[in-house]
Amino acid sequence: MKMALIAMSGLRAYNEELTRLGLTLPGFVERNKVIASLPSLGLLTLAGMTPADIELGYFEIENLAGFDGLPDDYDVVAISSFSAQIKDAYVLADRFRSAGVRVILGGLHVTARPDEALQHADSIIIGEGEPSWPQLVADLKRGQLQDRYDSRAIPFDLADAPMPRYDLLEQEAYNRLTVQTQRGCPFDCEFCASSIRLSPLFRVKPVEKIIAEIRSIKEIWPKPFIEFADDNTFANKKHAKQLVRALIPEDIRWFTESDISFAHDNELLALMRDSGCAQVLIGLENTTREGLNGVEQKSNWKAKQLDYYFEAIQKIQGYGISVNGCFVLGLDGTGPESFRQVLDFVKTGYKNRDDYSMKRRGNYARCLM
Ligand code: B12
Repeated sequence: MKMALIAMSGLRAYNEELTRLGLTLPGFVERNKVIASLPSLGLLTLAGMTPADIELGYFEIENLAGFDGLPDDYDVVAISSFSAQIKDAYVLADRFRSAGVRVILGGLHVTARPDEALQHADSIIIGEGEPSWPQLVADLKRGQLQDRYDSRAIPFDLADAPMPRYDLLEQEAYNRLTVQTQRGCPFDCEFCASSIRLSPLFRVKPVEKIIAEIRSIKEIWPKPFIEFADDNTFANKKHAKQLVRALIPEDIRWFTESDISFAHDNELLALMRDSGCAQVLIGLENTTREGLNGVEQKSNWKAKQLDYYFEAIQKIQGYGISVNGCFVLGLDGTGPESFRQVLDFVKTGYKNRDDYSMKRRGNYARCLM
């Protein structure tokens, strides 16, 4: 049996009405050049637990308009998509199905809207893929594919995570590769799709396993740039320090996502610097108390950090790590003025860059809205 794994890839922030109004997102276009080529770790992970008698092919589709079919005949396709490209994913799924190819859909959007997804698929997995994939594949092989598999009540320990099949990737196509070190986030921010919908339980992956995954990447890309595909890498500081310590001898450069709490931890900051951390994407979320209030639903911790933001960013940059600030526009308590407020915040940070010890290295705060 031949199975095509298809990732709806690329960076996508498209909305017809906003585009008509002139929203061009130049920052995204620029960032696109760096990260749009990231492969789908979800599909590579499922490939890692697919039996060897199924022949696998891995494909990425950025723009449906330029897609004129797979290079080969496949019996089944498994498509992964976030919400941004789900409409294209459905069009593609419908095309495959009308050509007699079975379609499996999964991922965050499918988990949030399973009934919608089932209109375009022979089978879906709701929730994390790993708990249900072996059963789905077994059913597929004996011709008894069920329409839905629900992983949500099946606990999955990241110690059992399969080795992602990085070897399926075309070597030249990637300037970064992803590795996951944890799932979920203890903070429960109200807007966060993945930590609430997909992985409500906070778990970390054993450090030895993460290092093994990095080494498997290094067999193909000897000097890789690694992006940790996490919800909040430093949420568990003990695990974070073990991990970052273990990264030092690996001689890699890396990027990750976090809340701002690691700025309070000098030991962690020094370990990050020594292990090749290039940049951290930080969920700053908003620049006003009204916007931040209630975003972090457990202890309102994020709202209490606001006065410390500039100092924290400056401190992180002082360790040679650049900050990629992320903001949510349209939070409760904010209005159209929040666009200007975020812009002013970013510009003020940029103006203050002369104070940054980072200046010597020519690496300034780069905030992405
Ligand atoms: C890496 C990443 C990217 C990469 C994606 C690379 C790629 N090709 O996958 C890049 C930088 C390109 C990117 C872009 C965007 N991203 Co992003 N990204 C992430 C991040 C940090 C990690 C994703 C990841 O690799 N997870 C690890 C893997 C193992 O998990 P997974 O993909 O969910 O797969 C598991 C299950 O979902 C399931 N599964 C997945 N696919 C399939 C398919 C089948 C058939 C089956 C059965 C199961 C299955 O099984 C897997 C194993 O359990 C997440 C945050 C997060 N923690 O998920 C945000 C996240 C996915 N991104 C998000 C957003 C908003 C975007 C953008 C829209 C940003 C923008 N405005 O352009 C774009 C959209 C891109 C697109 N093409 O649609 C949101 C998505 C929200 C949503 N409702 O979809 C997230 C969840 C962040 C957040 N907290 O809100 N992103």
